[in-house]
Amino acid sequence: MKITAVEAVPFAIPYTKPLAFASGEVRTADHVLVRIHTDDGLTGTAEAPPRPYTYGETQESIVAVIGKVFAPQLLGLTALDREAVHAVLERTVGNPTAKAALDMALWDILGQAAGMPVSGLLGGYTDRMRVGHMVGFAPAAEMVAEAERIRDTYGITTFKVKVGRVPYAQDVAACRALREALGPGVELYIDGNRGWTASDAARVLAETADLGLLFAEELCPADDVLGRRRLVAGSPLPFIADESATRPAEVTRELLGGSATAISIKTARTGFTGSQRVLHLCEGLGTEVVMGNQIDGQIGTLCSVAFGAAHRSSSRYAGELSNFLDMADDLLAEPLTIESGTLHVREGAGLGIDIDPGKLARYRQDR
Ligand code: MUC
Ligand code: MG
Repeated sequence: MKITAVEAVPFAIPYTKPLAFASGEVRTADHVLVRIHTDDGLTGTAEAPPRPYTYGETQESIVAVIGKVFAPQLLGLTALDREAVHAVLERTVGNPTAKAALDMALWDILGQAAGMPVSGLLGGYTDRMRVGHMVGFAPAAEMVAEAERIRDTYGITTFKVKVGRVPYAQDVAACRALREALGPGVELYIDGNRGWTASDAARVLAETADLGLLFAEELCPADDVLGRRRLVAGSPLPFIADESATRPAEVTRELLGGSATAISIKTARTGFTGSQRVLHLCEGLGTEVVMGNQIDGQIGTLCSVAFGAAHRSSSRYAGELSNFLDMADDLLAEPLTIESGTLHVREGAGLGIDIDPGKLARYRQDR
């Protein structure tokens, strides 16, 4: 299982419906396909989604850091040397999705070598997750129409509503319209991507108190340290840290400092190894987790569900596993399907990522 080559292939697939949120917008999935090859003929696969507004990475930076920095350092190590691989990767700061994709590709190799599914190797708690769908910025009536379409087509009954617009009244109105249209049986929570001040966020929590929201996520920046603590202390809802707590040390800091009371785990930024560290830390601290979405394509979504389903605490709530529905196409030979609001882990050895060569040839950006 010695690593002989590492590929970072940029590809671009348009969205049929762009997703807009307080910190940015996606119109094209300009991701990077990461493949690690070994001397015994195995190939591990994952994808890295650049999110410059969250981590500073771009498609070009991911290709460059993998090709120029990480690949030369990994050649000769084996897929079993995961701690050594991480020690090497951590010599370079930042670049979370590039590192995460490498980690998940190595787990894919391990699963293939063992003839076992990665989800089973990680924990094997269940083989599926309930799916939550993210509703991006739009006029309230369009947000309602989208949620109804997703509910009616895929059986999804959990929605994360993107908020954080200024003035905030439009988001309060959208949440109210969603609750009225979807009824009390549907789970709704809000994610502000740091768009509001702590005091506006507190006003929103007061004005939506009757809507039965499940969580509030990143309503204001964690860097507004005291305001955020005051907001979280007074919040009637679990307050999820997403982009403010991406590494175990940040998770510890935000939770112990009172700036969050729940954590979003995204395999796209912490891979499987780092996500397990975050998960176990949260379990030790008695903190709930939600499987978040880095606006993943189908490859990233397969990774997320493999991890989420593997553990009891990461499969408790609906995972954010449906952003790929807004993409015009994908690279998988066999597309993912969401039925009755549920996504299954792919069976078979490894992660079950089978890339369609024709699609890769069509969408890759480097030829
Ligand atoms: C989310 O949960 O915030 C939007 C920006 C990002 O980094 O992730 C997405 C979804
Ligand atoms: Mg978020």
